[in-house]
Amino acid sequence: MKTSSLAFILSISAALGMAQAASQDHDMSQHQMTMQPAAEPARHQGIGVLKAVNEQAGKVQIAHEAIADLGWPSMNMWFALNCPLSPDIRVGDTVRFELMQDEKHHWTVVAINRK
Ligand SMILES: [Cu+2]
Repeated sequence: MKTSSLAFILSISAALGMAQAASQDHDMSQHQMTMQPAAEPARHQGIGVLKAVNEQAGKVQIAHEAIADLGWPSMNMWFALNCPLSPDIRVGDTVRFELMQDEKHHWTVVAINRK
């Protein structure tokens, strides 16, 4: 009983959301002409210290500073690397990097340079 009423509420709110999106669509038509295609995921800039490189797995570990536009606090994390890693970047270097979500919504580094 509980789950079915919850499902009902969810389907109602989904329908309302779609109706709202449809009504906004008309007002937004002017803006959409100048917007980038929705297919291109947003890029986010980060700064951190390169902690480790796993060449076999194609991953880097970065102790990154807070990334405000993602609402992320500073933390140490592994990212898939989807760009070349210059040989003059070493573990311990402070780096600037760019993040993007891949098709599986995993955060991947798409640019990395020594700061
Ligand atoms: Cu993180």
